[in-house]
Amino acid sequence: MKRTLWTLAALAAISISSCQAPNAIKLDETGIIPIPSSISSQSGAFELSSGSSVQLIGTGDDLTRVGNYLAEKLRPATGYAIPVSSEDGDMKLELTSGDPSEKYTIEVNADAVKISSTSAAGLYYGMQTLIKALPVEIENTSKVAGEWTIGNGKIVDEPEFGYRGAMLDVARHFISVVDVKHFIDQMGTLKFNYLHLHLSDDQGWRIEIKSWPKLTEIGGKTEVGGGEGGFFTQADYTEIVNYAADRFITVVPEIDMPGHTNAALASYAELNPGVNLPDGDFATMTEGKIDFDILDKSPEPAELYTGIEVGFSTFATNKEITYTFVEDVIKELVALTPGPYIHIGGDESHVTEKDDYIYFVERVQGIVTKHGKKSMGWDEIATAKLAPGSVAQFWAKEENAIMAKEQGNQILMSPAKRAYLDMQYDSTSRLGLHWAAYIELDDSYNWDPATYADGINKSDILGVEAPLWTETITNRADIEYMAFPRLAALAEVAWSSSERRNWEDFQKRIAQQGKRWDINGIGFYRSPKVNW
Ligand code: TNX
Repeated sequence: MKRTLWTLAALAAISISSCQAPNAIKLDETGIIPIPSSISSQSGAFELSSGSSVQLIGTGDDLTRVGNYLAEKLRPATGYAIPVSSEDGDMKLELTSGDPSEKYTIEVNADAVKISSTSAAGLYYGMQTLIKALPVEIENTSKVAGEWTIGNGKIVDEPEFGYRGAMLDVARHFISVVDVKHFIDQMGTLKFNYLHLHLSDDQGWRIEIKSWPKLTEIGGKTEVGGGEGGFFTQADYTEIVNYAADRFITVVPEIDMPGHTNAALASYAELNPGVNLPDGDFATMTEGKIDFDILDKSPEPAELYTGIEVGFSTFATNKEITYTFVEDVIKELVALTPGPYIHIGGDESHVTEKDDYIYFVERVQGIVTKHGKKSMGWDEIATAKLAPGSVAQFWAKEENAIMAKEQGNQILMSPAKRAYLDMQYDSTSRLGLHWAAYIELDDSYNWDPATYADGINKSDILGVEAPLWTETITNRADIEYMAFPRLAALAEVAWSSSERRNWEDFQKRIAQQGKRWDINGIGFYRSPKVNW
């Protein structure tokens, strides 16, 4: 009896308080990842209601798209209609004049929420922040009871780095268009803006090249472990590029060369080093002098490869056919790629002679430049002369990063010991490799790109990228287990200043994010470092 009375009293108290002022989580106590540059909280809250609507202030398809994303995100869980128009509404998205930047501002008071930015991208990031300021139940895809409040206050936010990337290796195991799109959706919620696709490697060639069809007919038909492989048609690739662009994400396609090329070497014999000698013998170019006239004759094609060793393959860097091939591939890729970069790989070319490697990298950069793009490459490319604007992606060797800097080129930070999503969390991880390190969640969080490598400072750094290599990863569940929660930690490393970042605070916010992932059915790794 006593208990019933208490319960009734408690219920009455809750309903009175919710009538008066919604019981919102304060703006600076929500689980926003990446942490914004500044958040100031005030008392009181804004509450979504059945009459809520999105008001677009400004013009353009991008603005409309962001408005629609916001409404589409809020409708299912709330059950509200949430129309989008230029008429007065309580959720305002305002495109302001000025140089387009990714910076945005959110102002919340009891009557309205307003996101403003000089770019639609900024509004998109503001929208992602706003969603994370609502209770986690907003993630539900069907109507749930909830008090849809956002604490009053103001957020001003802009990224630390202009390039915030993630990489998917679709070569070791092919990843389907739907799974890539699903990954892009997650990247968008974390304010990433570049998706690097590792499209070719020893174990598979994954992009249709119309002028060299055997690349996918032969080189696309297998993968690590001997599975069926697969490839993106040019239409598939364009679909990915457009889907990413709608979320303000730019695709960077990679053709890894001159090493990591076995799939291409299995598809076209003429790209292999060496020649078949007239007496039926085979000679490689490193085994002494060979008559120049027979250089462009074909050796045997390589065998398809489904293991996980690296560093055994190389294009023939001394044959003109190789550069004809590279230019054809780059030309087709450039036509499909609106972004500024073509990634030319360049890592672990252990069987290419040093001079040949340098010659190749310099010549291929020239081809990329000729077609109007900038080259990106793994840090080894800095051993060659870099073209202006080429970017060296630091993964292993500081001395390479320093060589890039000394040539006046920028560095993309992907240190394997911190940023690699394929490294195991610990010795019990069910997937992954551990040649670089075991990377627990706090290891991916607690580092600063601007001080990580001696001699490399913030001004030398283009940004941060988290690569997911897929030797051990075969499906969406595997991707999720390796990428989450670490991708969220790396998002914060890339977006938020080191002064704003704090591991203890992140531990609390990532636990909130975990609830969102649970509602979304994302099977993340439940790191023991977090009280989920
Ligand atoms: C090294 S990182 C590689 C990749 C592997 C990765 C596995 C880099 C530029 N090369 O080929 O997939 O290690 O962690």
